[in-house]
Amino acid sequence: MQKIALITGATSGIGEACARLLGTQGFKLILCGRRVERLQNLKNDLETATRVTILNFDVSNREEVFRSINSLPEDFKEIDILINNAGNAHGLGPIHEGNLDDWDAMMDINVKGLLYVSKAVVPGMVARKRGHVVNIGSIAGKEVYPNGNVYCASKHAVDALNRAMLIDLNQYGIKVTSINPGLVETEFSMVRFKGDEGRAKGVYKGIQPLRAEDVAETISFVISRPAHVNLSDIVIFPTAQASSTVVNRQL
Ligand code: NDP
Ligand code: 8X3
Repeated sequence: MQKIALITGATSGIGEACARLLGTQGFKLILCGRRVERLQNLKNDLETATRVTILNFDVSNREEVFRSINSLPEDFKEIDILINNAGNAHGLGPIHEGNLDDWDAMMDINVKGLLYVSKAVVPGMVARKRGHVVNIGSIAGKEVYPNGNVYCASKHAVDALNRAMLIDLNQYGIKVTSINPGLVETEFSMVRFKGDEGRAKGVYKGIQPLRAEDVAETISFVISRPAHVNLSDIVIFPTAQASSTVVNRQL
């Protein structure tokens, strides 16, 4: 039987790459995001390969999360794989200069959004005694780097929640995995720097960063392991990167 995968943040970057890859690998897809036109275009692109349904909601709006996920058609309700990917950094600066709206956005989306979506999906996995939750963390969830403060805190929370889910869901046979990328060139830096293209491009200057597809391939590998194998925690860097702050730039 075809497995069903729900991907949050499917409108760009890692989530979109996952949708495109899993769509060719026999998964039925539930694609989520706020930008509905992108979701519709992606659905149109993928529909020749697999069955796709789209859900247009903001992960930080708990009513929207539950209303949307509860509205899934019967044949999309039994979700096998949840990819908690939606998230972003907002700003990069010292803690005393932090912008409160940026802080709220990061905690509301990266942490509470992940929790709301998990709460809407995971009880069904528990009832069925099967499923796989893939949480997209970050190297920022393993280390703290200068000016990363609240984004790092949000991803450390994802790291803690990943370990907590692994423990709490163990008795139900549910797999839990955290994927923690380093530098991936997506819309991430454009969002972090609020559309400043020069600053965004500077993040990847002098290196070959990961592509969203590199992370999607790793996720595809993780979710296709045999039933008795769970990869619980993966850090993925571009070769030029050794930590948040050690990056071998050829400038
Ligand atoms: P993108 O900016 O390209 O994608 C982010 C996705 O998240 C978009 O599809 C966006 O969709 C969605 N999203 C953001 N806010 C919300 C919201 N409030 N409600 C619903 N969806 C939302 O970045 P990436 O692909 O790089 O980021 C994906 C994940 O990977 C994030 O969790 C990020 O923290 C993590 N990550 C990224 C790294 C990188 O270097 N790029 C490295 C490590 C981790 P829409 O705007 O349509 O809602
Ligand atoms: C994104 C990677 O290094 O900008 O999570 O925090 S980093």
